[in-house]
Amino acid sequence: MTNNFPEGFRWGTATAAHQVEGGNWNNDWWAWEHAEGSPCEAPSGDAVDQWHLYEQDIALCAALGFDNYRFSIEWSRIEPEPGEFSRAALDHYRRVCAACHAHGIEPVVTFHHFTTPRWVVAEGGWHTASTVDRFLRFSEVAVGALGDLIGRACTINEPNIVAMIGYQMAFFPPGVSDLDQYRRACDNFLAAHQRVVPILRGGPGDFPVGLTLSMADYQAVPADDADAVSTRDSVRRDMEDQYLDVCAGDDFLGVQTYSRTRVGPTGVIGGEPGYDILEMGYEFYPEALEACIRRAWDYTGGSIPLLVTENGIGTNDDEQRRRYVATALEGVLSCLADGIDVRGYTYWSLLDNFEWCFGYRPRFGIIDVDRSTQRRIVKPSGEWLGRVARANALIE
Ligand code: GCO
Repeated sequence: MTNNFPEGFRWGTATAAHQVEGGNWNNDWWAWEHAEGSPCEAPSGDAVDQWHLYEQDIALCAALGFDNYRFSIEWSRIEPEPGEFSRAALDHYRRVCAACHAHGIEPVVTFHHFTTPRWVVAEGGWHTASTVDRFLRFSEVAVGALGDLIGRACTINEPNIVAMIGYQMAFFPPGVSDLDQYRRACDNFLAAHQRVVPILRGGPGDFPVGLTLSMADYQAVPADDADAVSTRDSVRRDMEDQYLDVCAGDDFLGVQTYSRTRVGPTGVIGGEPGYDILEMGYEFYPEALEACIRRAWDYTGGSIPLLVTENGIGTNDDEQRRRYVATALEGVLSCLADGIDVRGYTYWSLLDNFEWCFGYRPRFGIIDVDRSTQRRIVKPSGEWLGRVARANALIE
């Protein structure tokens, strides 16, 4: 099997507004971070001040050797109150897109990455159908202002995670455990994705549009146990299949994978003895990426090009990061060798950043940030992955 990726394979890194910008106070996550009894280890605060330092981060991304940068636009900044749109916020994101182009970087823009404006939540949130229309209106205004500069659009980041962790596990906002609200939130996210695709395609510019879906290598344990297989299939229907079903006709599917999930006869079980458990609570299991790419390809019948829009590891051991990514990329090469149409790989994340309820403890970045000075320090894994990107090959 070759170590070379196909001509035109895309190499990128990713962040999200709330995790890097700082001062993002007008959304449900800022409220969640400061709520009585919040599960968040730390508030996002200034994050890594990318609201002001985006130019240097994009320049670093380009200097390392990447050709695209995935970031999200913050709905609560663009529409701070119902129907009140901020030209200043839209102009800010135009400047971010323009900085990408100035550095030869394709801007990959995510329209919703976990955060929702406080006023939208106050008027119902994602388990309420009216939120879909509010998201569509925001998206239409945003694509109208930014579309001519967008290289690729991701509609909603990991709606399955927002629904599951927010409406069943109560660890994300709105912090409820209610099956009926969960089902309604899933239905609303599915509708929002399906209805926003034509809106993004209909705006200025001409760019691929797709969903970015959290996927895991769901493994039945024991593999030949009928109950375990049935339970695994049920979990996957909830967490993946219903989302894959609404991607038909999209321009790409973003596969976002970090590890595997083992499922026994009665539900999710823990890691396997002998496998390291990372700070995020899941196993060091880079092989999951190949499994998820293959499943997405098989499930969609090879009808939608795939893009790895998130893969990475939260670790203080940068050599472990390089090993993780190298193994994950071997899996991508294996998929490509079997004719699977994988268009690119995006490492999560460009920068160490606010990892939601885990605060700043898990370090996913290929660039370290000294948050007392906001100084960026490129890690050896970042230099290495940049060399891989420039070579378009899995090199040492
Ligand atoms: C997610 C989100 C990112 C995370 C990353 C590491 O997949 O949960 O897209 O915001 O920071 O995945 O957990």
